[in-house]
Amino acid sequence: MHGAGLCGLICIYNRVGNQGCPVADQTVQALWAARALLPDGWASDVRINLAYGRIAAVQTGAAPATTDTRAEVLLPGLGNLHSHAFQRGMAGLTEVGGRSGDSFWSWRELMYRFVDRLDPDSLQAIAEQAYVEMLEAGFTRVGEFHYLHHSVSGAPYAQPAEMAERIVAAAAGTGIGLTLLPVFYAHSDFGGAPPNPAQRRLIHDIDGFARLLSDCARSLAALPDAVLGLAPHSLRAVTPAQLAALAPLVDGPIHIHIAEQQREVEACLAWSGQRPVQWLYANAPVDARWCLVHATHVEAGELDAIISSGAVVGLCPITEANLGDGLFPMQAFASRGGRFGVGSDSNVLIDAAEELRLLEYGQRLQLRARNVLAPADTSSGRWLYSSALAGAAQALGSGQPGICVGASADLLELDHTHPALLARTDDALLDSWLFAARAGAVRHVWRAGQWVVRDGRHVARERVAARFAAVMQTLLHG
Ligand code: NGQ
Ligand code: ZN
Repeated sequence: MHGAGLCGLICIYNRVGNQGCPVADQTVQALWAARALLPDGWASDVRINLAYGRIAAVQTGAAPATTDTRAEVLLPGLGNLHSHAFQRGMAGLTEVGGRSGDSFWSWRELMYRFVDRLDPDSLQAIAEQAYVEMLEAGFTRVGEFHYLHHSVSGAPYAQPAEMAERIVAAAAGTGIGLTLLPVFYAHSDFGGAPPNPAQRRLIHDIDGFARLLSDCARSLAALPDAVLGLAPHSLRAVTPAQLAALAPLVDGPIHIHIAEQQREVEACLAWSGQRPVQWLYANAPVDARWCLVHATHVEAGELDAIISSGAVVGLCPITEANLGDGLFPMQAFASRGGRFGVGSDSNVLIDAAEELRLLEYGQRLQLRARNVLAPADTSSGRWLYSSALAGAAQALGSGQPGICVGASADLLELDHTHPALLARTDDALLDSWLFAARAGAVRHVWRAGQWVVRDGRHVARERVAARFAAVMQTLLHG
């Protein structure tokens, strides 16, 4: 049934030297759920037919067929719009402050030191581990903001897209949906400052980057519903001319880190007299293709520009807290219809529910009030989940989200027998997942119709974890 798609998965997986594809024989044809969250709301006795990884039909009030896979409570899987998969390998290793203080920038130096140790095999092993954890958490697609391109010397690999291909292989090997965002990086700061030596593995000129993009497109052809976008790393890393040259290179999403740290705002003001988001809107055709990652430090006029452009803000609450970024003015943005999704970014902790919880809690702490984002009389959990679902789908170019005909069959079942979810239904159950449950509330996950997480465990968890363990041992102690 899954014909070309499955073949593609197997081929890309084997091409990089692995044994067999663990997600290749898990396809389900039809699912039946006692309750499911559809675009219009909760529904009962929902029968979902799948074909070629997509939802082919949705019936409510339907009896299950004997061959249907059954679920109690079904949700659409959430997109994770911003990840640097390799950083999962350094999670927890930067939590000791320096004598002269610790900051985003000193964290970045440690991160660059970790980058120096990675090769294609270790990148793939770490990415697979990160993607297994994402799927187990309920993230069914990832926007991989991929910037580690070259060998340790800074010279391109014999295959210039080697590292990107390992990301593709990690997605194929775990089954997660992939929106690949190859990153263009050329400078260390505003005004075209030369890159610093620690950034040598990241650097391209526009021609070299265009070649990388076409290699990536070829490699992604093996994944049936992969999406190719691109990402200028940040306004620090590109000149205005480079930024203008990048946008026409792909049709897909365009992501950029922006205004995450006060220092970037000050540097942008010193360089241009404008703040980063203000400068971007004055100089680039920002529209609904764009995802502004972080956008932490924005003023009212910049929020207006983002909202009217239809761009998505990519919020990464766990990483933004970990790195001491600051708080995006989410309530002002949300109350005026701003679009957003969440990302796991540094992957210091991979947890879809926790991202949404922390997004809400940051605002509660700041505003000293409760249930501050959802409109009155609306469940916070329902609002957070539905909004982030729509925002991520837009930012990842993955088409119509949700449980509806034509959408990708990316689904998850919550475990209604989990202690935090007991005796709850519908929005109360969703609220209880996001606000009251620890791990273990996601029972099953289907991704493009393949059953990738069963009883909380990814079907390839052991194999992936064993390889990850060996790689981490070598990286940290080898
Ligand atoms: C990154 N991470 O590219 O991994 C960045 C740090 C930078 C976050 N912004 C590097 N969270 O922004 O220069
Ligand atoms: Zn990032």
